[in-house]
Amino acid sequence: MTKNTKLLNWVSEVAALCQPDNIHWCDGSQREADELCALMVKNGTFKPIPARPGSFWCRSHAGDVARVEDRTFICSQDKDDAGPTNNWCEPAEMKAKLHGLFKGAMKGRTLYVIPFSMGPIGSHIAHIGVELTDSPYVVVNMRIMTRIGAKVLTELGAHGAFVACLHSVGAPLAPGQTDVAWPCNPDHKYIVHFPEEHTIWSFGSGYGGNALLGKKCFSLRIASCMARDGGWLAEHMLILGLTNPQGQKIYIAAAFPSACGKTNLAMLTPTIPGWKAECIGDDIAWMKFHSDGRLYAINPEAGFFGVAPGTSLHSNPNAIHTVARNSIFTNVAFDEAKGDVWWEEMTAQSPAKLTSWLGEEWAPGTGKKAAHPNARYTAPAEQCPVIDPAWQDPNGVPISAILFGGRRPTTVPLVFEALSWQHGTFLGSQQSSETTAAQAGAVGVARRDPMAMLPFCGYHMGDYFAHWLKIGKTPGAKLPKIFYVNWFRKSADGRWLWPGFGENARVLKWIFERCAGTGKAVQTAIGWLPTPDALDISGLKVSNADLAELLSVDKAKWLAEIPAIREHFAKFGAKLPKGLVAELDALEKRLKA
Ligand code: GTP
Ligand code: SPV
Ligand code: MN
Repeated sequence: MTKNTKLLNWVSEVAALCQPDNIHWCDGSQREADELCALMVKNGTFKPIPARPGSFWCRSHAGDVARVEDRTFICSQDKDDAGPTNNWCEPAEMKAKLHGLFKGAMKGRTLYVIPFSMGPIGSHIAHIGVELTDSPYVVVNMRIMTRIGAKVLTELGAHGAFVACLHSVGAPLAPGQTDVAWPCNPDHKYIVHFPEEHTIWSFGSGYGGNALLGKKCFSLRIASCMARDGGWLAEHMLILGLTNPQGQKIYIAAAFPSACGKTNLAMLTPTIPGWKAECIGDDIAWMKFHSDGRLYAINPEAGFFGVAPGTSLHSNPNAIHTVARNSIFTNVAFDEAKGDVWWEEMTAQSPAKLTSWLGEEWAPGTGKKAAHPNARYTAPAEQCPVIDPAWQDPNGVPISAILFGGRRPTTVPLVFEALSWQHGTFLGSQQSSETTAAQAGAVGVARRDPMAMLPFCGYHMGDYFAHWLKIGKTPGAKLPKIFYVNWFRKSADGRWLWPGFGENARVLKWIFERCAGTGKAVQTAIGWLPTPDALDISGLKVSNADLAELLSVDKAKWLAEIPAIREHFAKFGAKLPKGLVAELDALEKRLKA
């Protein structure tokens, strides 16, 4: 097992507090996963999907379907370190509360110990965590999303450090009480981070980022603090490789908010001949400088927890092939006749009869969704047909371009390039997008989501902006170029102006050419835009009028944004870096010129 006394002591403490019936140390084997899946089939949590080998359908509790941002806390010692964008509570007070909730919380259940590595085991960019959970669903998902088991304990050794991740669904069982298919606690949910201690306590939810603690809790909230302290970056970014017809290759990272197109871009099938895109990761990037001065990125994850609705052979064929086997589908619908899962837009025609994500009989035309809008698949990255050969390279891949973006129906053009690293940091810091079903709450509400990290930055966002600016001043740094993209512009009558998906390759091609020094651009008040002939539009079915609108800068609309950006910046008080104010002032001046 392990001789790591810190780990052994912690498991004993948690067991004494939570009082599980059993403790199971996960070895990560296929046999173990098969046994847990069989157990969940017996419990009614899982239903095998005949059309997909090794795959299961799962429905959550109707009230446990997405991340709960209002129940997420950063419990730093000092309130000011959590900043204005995070919920905060005094650590001792929160621990007292959590001890009350966790006491006896695992009665009637098994405590699973999941040693996991974020990043290829042994990579100098990787970090180890251990999740203690009473949810077998979490174990089998973590086995896909991260590297788990005995090999991680070996790497950890007797004295290695790890991020301690404690999770309970918060639903103890009385003796003889039968379990429900999706245990959770409808009344008490807490997703809590103690950044100074590298510790996470999650209670009451079994879903996604609330429960798979390697993902947002560790790889973004805790890791962003580690990155601040260590001079690197932990970001909500996809990573893709792009190869031109001559065989030259660059890597691109992109930060879009939740459910705003990272998975789709990470796996895109270019529509322009001769260009190839390959996927390193679809959600998180950890980036460190190497001795050559470049930022190298790894994907700390080993799987995809992707949005199912909207995914089709047309929009993302690579995702469809990835989920053909060994995958878990949560909150999609089930087609008994076909023995397969289904979700909105998976096929042009919906089946005549389905079991919905709520377990109800469903037929088209009822106005109800068959799948929950935040229904997700969990699938191994290695099954992606366009997984990059370097996706497990422990050194990471050198990043040439960083993209910011989001859902902006107006104002923001299809693509533009920042004037400098500081200007690019400014663009990220004021990024805004419409909310999606990835978080509990209203959908379609515009909000500022800096660097797509609003729900994920584990410290004061003003300090986070300063960290970005500091990265840009690293001696000898050969920095990536920064771009801003917007696939989501709409016409006055609500049509998408841009076809998106595979056609986004045309924008990536211009970005590639800008990195190579060949792409043509015109300087505008907001940054560099492609010249009218610089964007490859051969074979593209977009009208000239739409294209002109996509590539225009409406100075009046941008000027109207300035007060909103000032208001957003005011939240960060004295911690707002001067460099960002300077960029905002300069933008205003250029717009008024
Ligand atoms: P998280 O996993 O929540 O972090 O999200 P993600 O950024 O990976 O989101 P994903 O790629 O799954 O995007 C989900 C939604 O964006 C779906 O509704 C897609 O249909 C839509 N989408 C993705 N790319 C495009 C695009 O290029 N154009 C348009 N119009 N929609 C897109
Ligand atoms: C997101 O919401 O950005 C996700 C899904 O990637 S979850 O893992 O649930 O956070
Ligand atoms: Mn995400």
